[in-house]
Amino acid sequence: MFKKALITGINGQIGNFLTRELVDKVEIHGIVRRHSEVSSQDSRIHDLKDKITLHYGDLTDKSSLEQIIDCVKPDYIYNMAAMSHVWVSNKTPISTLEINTIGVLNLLETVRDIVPKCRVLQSSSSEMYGNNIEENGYQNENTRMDGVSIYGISKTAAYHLIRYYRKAYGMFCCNSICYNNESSVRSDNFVTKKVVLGALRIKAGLQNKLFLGNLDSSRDWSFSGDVAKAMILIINHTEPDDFVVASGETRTVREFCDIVFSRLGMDYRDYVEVDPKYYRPLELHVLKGDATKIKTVLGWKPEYSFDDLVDEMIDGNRYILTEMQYNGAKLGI
Ligand code: F7E
Repeated sequence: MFKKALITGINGQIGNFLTRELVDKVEIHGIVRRHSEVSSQDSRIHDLKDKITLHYGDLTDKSSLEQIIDCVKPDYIYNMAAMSHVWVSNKTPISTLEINTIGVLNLLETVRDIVPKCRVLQSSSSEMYGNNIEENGYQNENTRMDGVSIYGISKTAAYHLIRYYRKAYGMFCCNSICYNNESSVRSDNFVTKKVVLGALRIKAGLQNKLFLGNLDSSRDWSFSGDVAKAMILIINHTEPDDFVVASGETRTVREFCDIVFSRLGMDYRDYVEVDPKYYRPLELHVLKGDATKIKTVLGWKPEYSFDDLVDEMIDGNRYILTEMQYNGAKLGI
């Protein structure tokens, strides 16, 4: 009989890749939050709807978790639900902590009550480290945490809750410490997708300028599908543990702009302008993760290079150019 996996945030970017990876291997249940625009609830996974079961729920509503977990009795829970936008977290600090921290506590308490043997994987974040780096320039599983955003602080508390339930109650709770992970289905307001969409729209003549915030911050970007595969390895490991999941390469936002605009035959300096409204109260300057542990212990190896990632993001959104041609043809221009 198939084992059962419950994915919170199933319609998010990683929820989407996890579902595609697991759909023929386990029985998949997903939690979605109610949206007034119904199509927004399952837009990324709509094509898989016949193969999975979706439930309405919310991490901040423990009664919904109790009903779902009691009904499904999952063997695995992947907690992908979060308020995941760092800039927004500083605007909505209270709800960010309610979702990202209290929500995890609600989940852990429910699992402890109903399915204490269920394995739980928490999507933790490199934002937890803040600006701390080791002498070699990387962050690893032992780097001191000191978040510089409400989001980072909310994720740090949740990370410790996962470890606490593991140690105090012997539950199988693990953390994947994820660095920035991207794809063509990334939400439009994260910087990589914003740059790709902006460059394509400029190329198509649909916009003239792209306004961004800090161009000098540096991020460790991976393909989200590779990160989903890492999570599956972590939750299936013989023992619960915490692992950094990163590419080990870092590039500035400026370099990312340069690469994307160049691929489309343009110079980003002609189009990108800085708008301070996108700055954050505190900036996290450089992220570069050391993924030695997951590579050594679990044999994880990312399939996408940085160049592959950029290609996937541009190719997955190229419809913007053809739509323009199509609309242009209709208008006779
Ligand atoms: O920003 C800078 C911004 O919003 C990246 C989430 O998945 O990764 C992500 O968090 C960098 C920052 O991602 C704009 O200041 C410049 O330095 O794409 P982002 P993030 O904040 O690093 C971590 C690991 C997570 O866990 C999070 O959930 O780009 N930047 N100009 C900009 N960022 C945005 N969003 N928009 C701009 O216009």
